Amino acid sequence: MNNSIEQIREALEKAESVIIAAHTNPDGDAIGSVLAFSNALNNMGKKVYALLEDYAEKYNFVPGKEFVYTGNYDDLTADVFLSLDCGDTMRLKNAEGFVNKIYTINVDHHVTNEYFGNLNYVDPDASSTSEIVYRILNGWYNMDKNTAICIYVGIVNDTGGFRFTNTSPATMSVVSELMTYNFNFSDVYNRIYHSRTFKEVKIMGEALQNTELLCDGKFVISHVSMDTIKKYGGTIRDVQGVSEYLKGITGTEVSILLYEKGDNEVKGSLRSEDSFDVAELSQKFGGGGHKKSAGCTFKTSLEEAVSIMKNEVISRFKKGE
Ligand SMILES: [Mn+2]
Repeated sequence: MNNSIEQIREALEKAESVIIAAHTNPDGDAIGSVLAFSNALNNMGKKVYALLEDYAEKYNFVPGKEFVYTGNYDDLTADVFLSLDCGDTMRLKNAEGFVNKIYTINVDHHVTNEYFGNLNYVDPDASSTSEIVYRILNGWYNMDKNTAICIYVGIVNDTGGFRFTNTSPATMSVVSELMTYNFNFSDVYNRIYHSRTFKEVKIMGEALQNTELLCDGKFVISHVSMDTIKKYGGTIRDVQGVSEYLKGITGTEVSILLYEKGDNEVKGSLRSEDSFDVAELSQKFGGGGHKKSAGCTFKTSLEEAVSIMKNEVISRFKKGE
């Protein structure tokens, strides 16, 4: 059950210090929502600790990076722990220990959210957590340009640049409000979608080489090894653009990218069209996410993970025939 926005505002109002965290391997919505709240709560005179793992360089422009706490988590405490864009406590990774040790507010849009907070506000119909952050701040906080940019980043990220069907009239009316804060929205959009480093392009090239088309062209799968990522001096953050690209292959209903994160640790990035539920598929392997975009982790070799995924998806298509 959701608590009300009013209850969340009251809890934040009372707090003098707030730890704000999002999921591991943060994307634009995690970064945008955490930094939006960091800017806003700081302007309200509160002490803010933003917990974000290292993120892709292209997001360095998002205002509020100075709120990112780089000290030891063991030494850290605050009045409230605010979890954003995170469906379960495990995905909070190093910040998981704060949950319910400190009064916890959980704000999210993942359909798989486990309502782990003392206060919870989850809306799977929202385009992004950043869109919900706008709802909470609007009418309570006097919006400013930096906070507006952060929210815009999150929405642009999770809607695929207003292309995905999670883009609602409500989303666009938030965006139209944000645009009145006079920032260069065209530049922000380009930084997110049309800029990439040379190593990202090289890694993508290898991923595209590894692409296989299965199930009469409905299923595309690819993989990237740690050796490949290292060969170009990259990190797993440089693999992120690949899944979207795979999804664009004509006729595919589900696309899966598997990439090696460490020894016997393989990340799966799953994308699909309406006809295929990847949230449910990822949950089978202990992951989670949205119907059309989800993720999971395998504690196996890359080869094994590829074979497990292939078998699973192929058998699902067979059943559906
Ligand atoms: Mn999100």
